Amino acid sequence: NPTIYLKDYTPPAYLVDSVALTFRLAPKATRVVSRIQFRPNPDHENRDFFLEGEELKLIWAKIDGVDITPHVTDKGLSCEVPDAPFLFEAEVEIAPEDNTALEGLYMSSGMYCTQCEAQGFRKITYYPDRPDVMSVFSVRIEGDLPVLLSNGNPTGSGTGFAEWHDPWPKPAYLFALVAGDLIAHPDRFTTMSGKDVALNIYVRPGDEDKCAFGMEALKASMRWDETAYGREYDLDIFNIVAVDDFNMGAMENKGLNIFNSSCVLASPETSTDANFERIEAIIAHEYFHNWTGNRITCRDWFQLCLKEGLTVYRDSQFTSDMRSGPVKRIGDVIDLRARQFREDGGPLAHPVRPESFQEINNFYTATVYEKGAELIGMLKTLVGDDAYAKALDLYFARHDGEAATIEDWLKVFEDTTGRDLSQFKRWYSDAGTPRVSVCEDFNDGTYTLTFKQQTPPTPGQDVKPPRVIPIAVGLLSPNGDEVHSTTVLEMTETEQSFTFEGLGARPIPSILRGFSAPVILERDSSAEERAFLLAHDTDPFNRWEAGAEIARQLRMDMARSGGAPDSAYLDALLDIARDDSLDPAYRALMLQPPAQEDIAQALHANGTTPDPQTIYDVAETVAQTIAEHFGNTAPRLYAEMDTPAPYSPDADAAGKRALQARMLGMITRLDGGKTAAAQYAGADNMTQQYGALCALLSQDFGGDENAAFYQQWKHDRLVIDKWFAAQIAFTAPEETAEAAARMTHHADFNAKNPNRFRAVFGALAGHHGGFHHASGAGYALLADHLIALDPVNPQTTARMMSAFSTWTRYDADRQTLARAALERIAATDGLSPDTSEMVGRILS
Ligand code: B3K
Ligand code: ZN
Repeated sequence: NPTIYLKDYTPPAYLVDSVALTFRLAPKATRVVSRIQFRPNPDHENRDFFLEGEELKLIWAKIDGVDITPHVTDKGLSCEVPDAPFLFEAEVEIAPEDNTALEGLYMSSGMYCTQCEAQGFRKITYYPDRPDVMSVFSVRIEGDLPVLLSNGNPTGSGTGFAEWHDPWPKPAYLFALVAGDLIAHPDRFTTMSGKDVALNIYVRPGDEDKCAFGMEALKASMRWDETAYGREYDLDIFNIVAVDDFNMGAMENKGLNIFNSSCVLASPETSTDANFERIEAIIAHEYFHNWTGNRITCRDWFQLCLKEGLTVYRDSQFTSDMRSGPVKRIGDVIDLRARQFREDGGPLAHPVRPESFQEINNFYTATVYEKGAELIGMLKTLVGDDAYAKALDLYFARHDGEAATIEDWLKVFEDTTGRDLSQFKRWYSDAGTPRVSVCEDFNDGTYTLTFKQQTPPTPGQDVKPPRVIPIAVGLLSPNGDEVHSTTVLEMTETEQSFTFEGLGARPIPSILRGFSAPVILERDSSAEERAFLLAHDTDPFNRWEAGAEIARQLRMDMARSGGAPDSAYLDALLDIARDDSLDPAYRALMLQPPAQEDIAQALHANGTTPDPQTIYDVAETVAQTIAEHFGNTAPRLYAEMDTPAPYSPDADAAGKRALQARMLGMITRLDGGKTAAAQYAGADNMTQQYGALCALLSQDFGGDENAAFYQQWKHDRLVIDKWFAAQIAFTAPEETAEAAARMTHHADFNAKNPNRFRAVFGALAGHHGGFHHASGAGYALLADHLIALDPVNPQTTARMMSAFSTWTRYDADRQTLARAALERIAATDGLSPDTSEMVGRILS
C-alpha cells in the first residue's frame, strides 16, 4: 500500500448533492444500484473523475441516463464526465456471506450488517469514499426479512422492502444497513425542545432480556448531552443494533448505531459490573458522536482525533457525572499508562494527529483516542470551564454540517479566548510522552519548584521543542493542612521555575493533581513524603498516585535486588482498606496492584532490562505477603461489603463488590478456596460468580466450578468468551501459551469471531509473564494464529500485532525469539496491507 501524507491533502474534485441506493439482498449476490448526483467542486482545479470501489462486480454504469464503459481497476472506477452537474448510476454485485473481513456489507449470525468506517463503503458501491464528501442519502432495501434498517427516518415500508431518508448530509463512512430477524426493545425520548424520538435496541431472538440497561444508558446520554453541551437529537428515530461479529466496540452510523453485542447486551446474570460500566460508556460515546463526529465530521482521516479525542473526553465527563469523578479519572489514567504510554514509548509511537499512514484502520489507537482526550482536558484546564463552554458553542455554530480540521478546532479556542495556541498545537504534532523532572528549593518563606521537560525521540521525530504543560500543584504543610490550594502552573519553557511566597515552613508539594497533563513526572521523593501524601493529600487522584508510586517502586526494587514489602507499606494498605470515609470503589483502586506490564515499562524507562518471570514472582510474593498481613481484616471487610439482593449495577454497589473482590483475592490465598467456593455457589449475578471463579483459578482451585460454569453458560457466547479468557489468564507463565493453544482446539473456538479470537489471544498477550516467557512459546503461538487469521480478517489481525510492540525492551534471548516470530509474519505470502504496515513499524 502507498503511504498517504497529510501534507498532500487536496479537496475533492466533485461533490455529491444526493445519493439514492437500492439494495436487493442475497447472501451470495446482493445487488446495489446507486444514483449519485455529482457537481464539480468550484474549489478544485483537477477534473479527474475517480470513484473508490473494491471487491465489486460492476454490472452496468450510466451517466445522465446513457450507458458508459468506465475504466475499472481493483481500486476503483474512472470515466469521462460532463463539466457540469450530472447523474452517475451504477449497479454492482457483492457477496456479503463471503465477507469475513467484517468491513463493508457482511453477514453475522444470519443478519446483514455494515461497517464502513474508515473505508468500507467502497466495498459496497463505487463512491468518492472520503469524509469531506458529505451528502444526503436515500436508501431502499429489498429482502425477505422482518427488519430492514438504514440511516435517518423511515419513509415507507411494505412486504419485503423498506425505505429510509437521512436529511443530514453525511460522509459515506457513516452509512449503515441492517437486515435480519431481529427483535426490538422499544422506548421513547422527548428532547429538550419537546420533540418525540422513537428509540430501539434491536437484538437476535433470545437476547431481548439484555436490552434494558443499554436503553437507560441511551436515554441518560441523550439527556446529558442536552444539559452539558446543549446538544439535542435531530432525527425522529434512533436505532441501536447488536451484532455478534464485529471488529471493534461499536460504530456511530447516523441514527443507526451498530454495536458489538459485548458492548450493549447486559443482564445481571451474564454481565459483570465492569461490563455494565463499559456498556454505559460506549453507548454514550457513540451517541455523543452524533454531534462530535456526525454533524461535524473530519475533513480527512488525519483529523481522526478531532472526533475521537473529543468524544472520548465527553464520554469520560459523562461517566464522571453518572458515577464517581475521582474513580473514573484514576481508571482512565491506569488505562492511559498501560496502553498509550506503552505505545508512545515504542516503535508504534505516532502523533495524536498522524502525518502519514498506509492503512488508516491501524490508527484507531490509544494515542488518537485516549491521548486525544487528554489534550481536550488540558485545553479546558488552560482556558477554564467558561471559555471551554463558549468555545464549544462556537465550534458547533461555526462548523455544523462541515468536515473540519484540528486547525478549525483550535481556532474556536483562539477566537473565544484571544490566546495563541500555536505552542499547544505541538501536542497534536509531536509524538512521545514528555518526561517532566522537578526539584525544589525553600528559602526564607519562599518555595520554588523548578521543572524541566524533555521528550525522547520517536520514529521520524528526533527533536522535540518544549510544549505547554499545565501542571496543577497544591502545597501541604507538614501537619497535613493544605497551605496552597490547587493552582495550575503553565510550563512553556524547557526549564522553568515557579515560586510560592509567604510560607511558614517547607511545604510538601502535591504535583500534577488530577493528572493535569499526560506526562511522566520524575521526582526523587522520599518514601516518607509519599507516605505523607498517601495519608494527607486532599486531591483524590494524587492520593491514589502516591500509593501507586510506592507500590510500583517496591516492586521495581524487589525485581532488581530482592527484598520484601516493609511493614509501613503493609500497614498503610490496611489503613486505607479500613478507612470508612473513603468510597469503597476508591479503596478498591488503592488496593489494586500495579500491572506487571507497568513494572516492566518502569524498569525499562529507568535503564533496567525487565525480566518477566521475576516481575511475575515479585507480584505473587507481594500479593501473598499482603494477604497474610491483612489477616482477619480481609474476612471482616469481605462480609461488610456485602450488597443487598437484588443485584444492581449502580456505582455504589459495584464499588462495594470491587472492594469485596480484593478481599476475596486475599482470602483465597489463605483458606483453601472455601470462601470463594461458597461465593460461587451462592452467586446470583455474574460479577460475583465470575469473580469467585477467577479467585479460585488464580490459586489453582476451582476445577469443579470451572466445569460447571461452562455447562451452565455454554449457550451464551458472551459469557463463554469470559470463560475462554479465564482459562489462560490465571495460568503460571510456563503454562500460559500451552493453555492458549489448548483453547484454540476447544470445540467452541472460532477464529472468525473477533470476540472469541480476542478472548484467547487478548488473554495471552495480557499475561505479561506468560506471553514473554523465556521459551518464546507465547510469541510463536500468537504468530501462528495471526498468520492464519490475516487472510480472513486483516483488521483484527493488525490490531493484535501490537502485542509485540514492546519486544525490544527485553533481553537478547527474548528479542531473538520475538524477532523470529515477527519475521515469520513479515515473510508470509500475500500478507494484508494492514498487517504488513504493523509488522514493518514494529520491526523498524
Ligand atoms: N468510530 C468507530 C471506530 C471505527 C474503527 C474503524 N476501524 C467507533 C468509535 O470510535 O466510536
Ligand atoms: Zn468514537
